[in-house]
Amino acid sequence: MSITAKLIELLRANVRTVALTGAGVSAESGVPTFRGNDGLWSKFDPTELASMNAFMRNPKLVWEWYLYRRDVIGKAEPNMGHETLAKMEQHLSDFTLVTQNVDNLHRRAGSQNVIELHGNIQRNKCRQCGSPMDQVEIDPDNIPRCSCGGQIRPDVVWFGELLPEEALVTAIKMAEKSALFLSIGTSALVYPAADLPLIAKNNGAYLVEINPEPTGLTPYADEVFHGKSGEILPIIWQVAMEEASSGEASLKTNEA
Ligand code: BJW
Ligand code: ZN
Repeated sequence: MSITAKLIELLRANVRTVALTGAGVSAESGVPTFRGNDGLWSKFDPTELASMNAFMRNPKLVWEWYLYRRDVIGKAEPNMGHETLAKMEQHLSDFTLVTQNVDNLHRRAGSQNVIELHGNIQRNKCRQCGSPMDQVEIDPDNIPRCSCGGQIRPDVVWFGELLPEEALVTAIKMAEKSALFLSIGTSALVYPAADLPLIAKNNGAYLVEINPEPTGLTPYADEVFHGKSGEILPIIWQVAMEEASSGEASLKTNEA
């Protein structure tokens, strides 16, 4: 693995940085991704289950899927990728973490400011009036209802639904202003999140992708690391920090 001098220079210069994360960041914590061969949900089509149509058609099946995932996520621990992003927040004065993940692992790793674009799987809300319903026990055979009569659903963003406005507006603004944008562990297939790296790039940011597989974003990236985020992120950060303290590289860096 080699890291360009340009990337290290940007991190050392403490430039405005945005990291966008996707399901791949939690893969090393044992949380399956949505798409891909080893994705546990590959048995299901997320577009089939993560939608209001699916919930209307079969709320029991959709709730069983979410309760199962809550269980998996509840047992998972943050990995080195989450932890490195939390360290970046601590050390960089203008760092924004935007996640598509609903698993809360960034917060559990110590990240304080997390922009959640697709909600949070631990929360519930009313399907009809949107009231938060976090304390309600869910029985998929007898889905509880809000006082307005609406069924309780997970507080996540399904296909065809609007993203939380403030989260999206802030994410776009930060992407526009960023000088360094890291796209990590996302297939970059789902919009509007997938627009963020290109918004950043079109506004002059240096675009870095970390993903074991190529994505539609890869041709636009200035630097690509084909590997796992739990392995790549700590190395990048260690090199940047070592150089910051000693002024010398400990790993070989290439000129950009
Ligand atoms: C590793 C790794 C390791 C593995 N290390 N990496 C413009 C064009 C076309 C369509 C649209 C458009 N604008 C809107 C749409 C429609 C739609 C959409 O994007 N569809 C596409 C599928 C084409 N978008 C929406 O509906 C959104 N709403 C919206 O736009 O509202 C306005 C509107 C409404 C109606 C019409 C038009 C506009 C809402 C999107 C909500 C997405 N919701 C989900 C479910 C959340 C709840 C839940 O968790 O159940 O969000 S779907 C699912 O996909 C989830 C994810 O956050 C999201 C992204 O997936 P992600 O994170 O990228 O995961 P994967 O599995 O795809 O990829 C993992 C990657 O990790 C892979 O690349 C691996 O290689 C890699 N990896 N191990 C690093 N160790
Ligand atoms: Zn209600």
